[in-house]
Amino acid sequence: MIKVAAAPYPYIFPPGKTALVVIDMQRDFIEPGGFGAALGNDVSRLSAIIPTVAKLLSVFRNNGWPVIHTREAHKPDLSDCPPAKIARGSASLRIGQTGAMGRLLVRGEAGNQIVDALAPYNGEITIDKPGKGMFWATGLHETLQDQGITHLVFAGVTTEVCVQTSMREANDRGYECLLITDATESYFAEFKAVTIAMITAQGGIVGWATPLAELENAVASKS
Ligand code: TIU
Repeated sequence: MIKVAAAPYPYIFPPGKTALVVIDMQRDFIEPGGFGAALGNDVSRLSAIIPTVAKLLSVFRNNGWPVIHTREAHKPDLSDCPPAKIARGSASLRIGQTGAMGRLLVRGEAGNQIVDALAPYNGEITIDKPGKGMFWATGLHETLQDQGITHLVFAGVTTEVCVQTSMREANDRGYECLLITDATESYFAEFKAVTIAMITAQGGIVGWATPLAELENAVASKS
């Protein structure tokens, strides 16, 4: 077992039963001209975490631990996208419409790809999820159960939307969850801060949180 200094108290994880989940590090959210920008967000905040997420990926890859990538992605015919999701808000472009990087949030389009610096390696699981959470309509729980995964380490964007939703879904399914605080970002600094606070409040009601350096320290000093 590896013990990581974390809030609200140390996070202890079994190597081999612990997977890294990198949520939605896609051009659609991180680069200008994608879905995030169409919603009216300043997307420039998000790219700053790419080097930290890359270092976090290295920790897992160097140890041979499992890595899962997610994309928020719909089928080209949008049959997996509720009309309410398309209609919501006053976006300049809506899901399925064509922007600077292709059709927004549609599988296979340029904007729907994970940024090059964090591209999945062969053998790593990549799931296309139609919702904000990674368990809804993906079959991921069954895959994780088959692999004996009990603990999940989270990174990605955005902290309060797809990361938090996925972490809450995971918590309800019995996974012990750790959020790496400098490997996640929001379009809203205050939402990131309060999300970390609400996850770790009440004795870790959703899970734990810690910066990457604490995970690196713990892994470096193992056995
Ligand atoms: N809008 C926003 O903050 N996020 C999303 O729509 N999806 C994800 O967080 N991936």
